[in-house]
Amino acid sequence: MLDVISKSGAVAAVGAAAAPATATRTTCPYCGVGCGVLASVDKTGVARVAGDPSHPSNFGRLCSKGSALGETLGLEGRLLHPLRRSQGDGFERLSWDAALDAVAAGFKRIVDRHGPDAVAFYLSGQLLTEDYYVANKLMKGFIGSANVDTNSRLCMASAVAGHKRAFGADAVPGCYEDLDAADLIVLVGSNAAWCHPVLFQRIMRNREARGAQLVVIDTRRTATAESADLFLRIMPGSDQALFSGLLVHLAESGVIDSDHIERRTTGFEAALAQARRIAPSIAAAAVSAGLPETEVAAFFDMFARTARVVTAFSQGVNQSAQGTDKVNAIINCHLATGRIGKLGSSPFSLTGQPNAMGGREVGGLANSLAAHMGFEPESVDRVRRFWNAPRIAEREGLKAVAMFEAVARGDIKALWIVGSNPAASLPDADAARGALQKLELLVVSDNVRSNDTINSGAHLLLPAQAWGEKNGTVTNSERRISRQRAFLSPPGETRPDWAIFSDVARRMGFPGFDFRSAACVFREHAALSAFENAGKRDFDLGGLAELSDDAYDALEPTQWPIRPGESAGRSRLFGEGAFNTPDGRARFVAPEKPTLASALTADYPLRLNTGRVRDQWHSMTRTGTSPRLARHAPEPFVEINPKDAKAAGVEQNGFARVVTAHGSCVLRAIVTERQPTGHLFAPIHWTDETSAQARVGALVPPCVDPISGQPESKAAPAAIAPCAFARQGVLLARRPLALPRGMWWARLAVAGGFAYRIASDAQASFWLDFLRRNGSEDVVEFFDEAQGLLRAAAFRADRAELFLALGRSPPPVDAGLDLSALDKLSASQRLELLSGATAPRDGESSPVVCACFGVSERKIDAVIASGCTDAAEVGRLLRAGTNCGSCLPEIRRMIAKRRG
Ligand SMILES: Nc1nc2c(c(=O)[nH]1)N[C@H]1C(S)=C(S)[C@@H](COP(=O)(O)OP(=O)(O)OC[C@H]3O[C@@H](n4cnc5c(=O)[nH]c(N)nc54)[C@H](O)[C@@H]3O)O[C@H]1N2
Ligand SMILES: Nc1nc2c(c(=O)[nH]1)N[C@H]1C(S)=C(S)[C@@H](COP(=O)(O)OP(=O)(O)OC[C@H]3O[C@@H](n4cnc5c(=O)[nH]c(N)nc54)[C@H](O)[C@@H]3O)O[C@H]1N2
Ligand code: SF4
Ligand SMILES: [Mo]
Repeated sequence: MLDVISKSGAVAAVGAAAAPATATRTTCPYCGVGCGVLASVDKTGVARVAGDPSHPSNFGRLCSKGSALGETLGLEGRLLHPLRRSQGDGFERLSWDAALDAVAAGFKRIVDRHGPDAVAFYLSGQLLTEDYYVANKLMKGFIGSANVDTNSRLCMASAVAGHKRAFGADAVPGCYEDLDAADLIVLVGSNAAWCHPVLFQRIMRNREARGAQLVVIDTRRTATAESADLFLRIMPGSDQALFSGLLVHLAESGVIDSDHIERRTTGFEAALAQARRIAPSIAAAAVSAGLPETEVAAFFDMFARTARVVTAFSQGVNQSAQGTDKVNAIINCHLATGRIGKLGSSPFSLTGQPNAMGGREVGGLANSLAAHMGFEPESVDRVRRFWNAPRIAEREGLKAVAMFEAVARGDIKALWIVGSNPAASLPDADAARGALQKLELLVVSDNVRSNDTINSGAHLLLPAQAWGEKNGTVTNSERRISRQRAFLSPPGETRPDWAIFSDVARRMGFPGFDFRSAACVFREHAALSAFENAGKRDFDLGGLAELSDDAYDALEPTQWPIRPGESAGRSRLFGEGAFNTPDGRARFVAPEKPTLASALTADYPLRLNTGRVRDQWHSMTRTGTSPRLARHAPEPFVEINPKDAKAAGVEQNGFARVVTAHGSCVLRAIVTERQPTGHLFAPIHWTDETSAQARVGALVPPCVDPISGQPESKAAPAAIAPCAFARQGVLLARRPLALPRGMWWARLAVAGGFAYRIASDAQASFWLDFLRRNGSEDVVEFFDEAQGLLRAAAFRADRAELFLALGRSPPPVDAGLDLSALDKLSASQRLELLSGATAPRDGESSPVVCACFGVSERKIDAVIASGCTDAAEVGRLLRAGTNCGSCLPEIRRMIAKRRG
């Protein structure tokens, strides 16, 4: 374990120091794996972060993002005080009292005039359960509208709907231990090597130690696919054809569990008949899924003969116009074989955010009420009595995409956004941003002072406590509730989100919001889950409803259900049947025939897939502040197959404009065989805050699954064309800059400041003037017209404030990663800087593969070229891959490539 990182963001040291004994046990705020973290701060303000060896989700491991958490704790860019929009786009400070009064009065005024459905909350799976509970209670219980939705709509809604259809409840049957015990793991639409790295390492250990097989089903060759025994490069949106074919195959080869089907399920015959219509044979399944028949046969055979199978799925399944059907097509195969809720065998939805599950539990989605109860009259009545809430909402509210459409129409007039950046992350993001600008009242609670949502016309900004400062619980993918505990004092006037919601509720005159602490909120939430439950609802935290404050503080990671009187939760559900349906039986669901929401056209002949990179998190408000994490993928890019690139005239490392019916982006082109012909891939992380023209959400159509309301974010019809700039390079700055429109740029955090990777047609004179205006009058320059080179710096005494290096070719990946190269320059060093002799570089031009030890691709490739044949040996020679292991799939891929 490593990681000694200063609060200012500079890496102070990297060593094998374990966190000291006084470390706080908390939970990583990124992905749904929910790793335990030991965190502490020493007397000099240095934060230490290490994996918690006693946490059952990670047993001490952290991935690159978790390991770099300490680098993201600086206060630069934090929202520290309540702010109100003043003249133009400016903001002025106001007291908490005034801010809370303004929110309460604003919401009350609009509700009084236009009714409760004229207001809405948009929440986030990055909130703690306690925050979420209070927000949901306020809106659904007391304001009386169910217009509470969350970014989980873009993430988990199809899994939720699939679970409810099959099991009668949104309950994940399996647990992580199943990934250790399975003999076959099927990952569908999941790039777990990058998105759930610690879980992926568990899978890889099972593969190495027990010989488990790994099948990966994805539309492109990912780092996850590189590690698979069998990789099926499926056509987008055809997963239910493949799993329908599998159901038919299982039935025909006699490996179904008739007893299980007979006693514990309904609907098998109808589902099988529909599966036969969709994919009557292996050959038909292969055609529909765009796969070679031999590969499909191999997969079906592996699935049929292996009793212990876990099929884990993520956004390639959920984010589809038929995401719910895809989920049920997968679950059908597990129900037919009785492989559910047993050691090593289950369908398994991998959750995205740290508390995607907690949000589902409290009822954060517009189509659920609270504690896994819906809007059936008896549930509404039960929750009404529990909350003592006569005005409780009695019907579903608007789901995310519909909610923002209602904002655009003016039907919703006040919106409170908490812990999400929808101006970047919603589909048709330009339209979403436009809608926000129409609101009478837009309140944003966030940790940062500026993001695309805040900059879309927010009226009030409320400073929320961030990770490390706040207290509460999160639930991970395996239903395990863990504590997030504070180890930093809250900066400025930041407050917990649950307390902000409670204060607004009280100011609106509502009873039942006198929570003293997160523990009080948790107890009420647990009590509601157990209220008139008597074993009828799986979501039951009755055993935790009476926790004392001390017991809450000491709460060990615990899986639900944990019923009244129980002291431990349950690892698995449904192994013995007892589903949450009225007859206790699971339901097979017949999926529709596969289609995609929007067809390709002559104008938009390619499919644009969007997703994640290993070292960035969503809209980069946190990971984007870490210099270490910036180096793996420093620029927004689009991946394209060589054939398509040639046809479109797009060059390797050139720029490309990607256009859809909804928007346009300019991205660095990466020409690679990993991408199939006809398909593009672009990461979602860059926003208008960190780049120009790279907000990929603007490209995605707002088409949703009709059942779950989840958008199809992975198959936008698109066109691509090359795009050129006269010069490109790097601009180093000590603080964020406002770059002129029309220019291409992407901002990275580097030690001591920011590196802007830029491309533009601007003349040298423009740049010299820019340096004078933004740096100082003391500008020195070097200009070589023939080579297209321009180097210039603006000095204050012996220190360069700004440094610019432009040329005709792309800048080195690691250009300017440390601004200390610009400090204390003698006259001769100034000249060297301009001549390029001491360009601020990190030694070599190659992306960093191992983020923990800063080992570049070139170094790793060199040792492989000199005969190194396995990842462990690379680790022994270079340390690469020996800490968090997130880069091991890439190292293995490089070895495989060299070996041919
Ligand atoms: N590094 C990092 N990790 C993260 C996050 C992050 O931002 N960065 N975010 C977290 C969150 S909130 C989430 S939801 C998860 C998401 O985790 P994942 O779902 O693993 O990540 P994605 O990259 O969105 O998409 C997964 C894969 O689906 C594939 N795919 C696209 N269309 C199809 C299809 O039709 N069928 C199939 N079978 N596959 C398809 C894509 O090519 C992609 O490789 O990651 C979590 N972890
Ligand atoms: N095209 C495309 N779009 C997608 C996806 C995709 O794959 N493709 N994936 C979708 C998915 S799965 C997801 S989960 C979303 C994620 O997208 P978003 O929901 O926009 O997620 P973030 O960018 O992480 O935004 C979180 C915001 O909350 C703030 N924040 C963090 N912690 C707290 C807190 O404790 N309190 C408060 N008040 N604020 C906090 C952060 O500073 C940040 O501004 O994107 C979705 N959009
Ligand atoms: S896998 Fe990485 S990002 Fe996910 S919870 Fe663990 S350390 Fe955090
Ligand atoms: Mo997500």
